[in-house]
Amino acid sequence: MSSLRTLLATALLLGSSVVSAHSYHGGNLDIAHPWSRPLPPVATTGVAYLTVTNKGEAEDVLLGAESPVADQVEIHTHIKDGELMKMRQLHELVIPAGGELTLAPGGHHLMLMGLKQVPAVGERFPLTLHFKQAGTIVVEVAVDAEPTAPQEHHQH
Ligand SMILES: [Cu+2]
Repeated sequence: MSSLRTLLATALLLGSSVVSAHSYHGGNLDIAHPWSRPLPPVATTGVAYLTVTNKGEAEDVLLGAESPVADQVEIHTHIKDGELMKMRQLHELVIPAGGELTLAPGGHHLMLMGLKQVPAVGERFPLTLHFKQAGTIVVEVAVDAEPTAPQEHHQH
């Protein structure tokens, strides 16, 4: 228990030195604005969203993720079942060559199962992503207040 706390404290401390852009790089991948919604203090699950851009000439695959704040992290998507939106677990998500993978509300997301700690608005928590080509990339998920969630939609 105490070692987990130490780990979390260290992670949060390291996080505070990573300022500004809030984007990450690994191999041919760029990862933009990992974020999460605010959660009630009693929450047992959480969600993380982000956008992965693949600048390479081969596809890459998101294979899984983990975080010290959760027992496990699953890749989920939403599927429409009649009038209902249901979540379904996926085992991988492809990032096409020269393309983009967006995890966003209503679509693909990373589900944090068995939260050990509920991060507050304004805090960041570490998330380790595993990719087939780019390997392991550690990002920090910012807990954003609902209305200021990402404004990265381009208008065409
Ligand atoms: Cu889910």
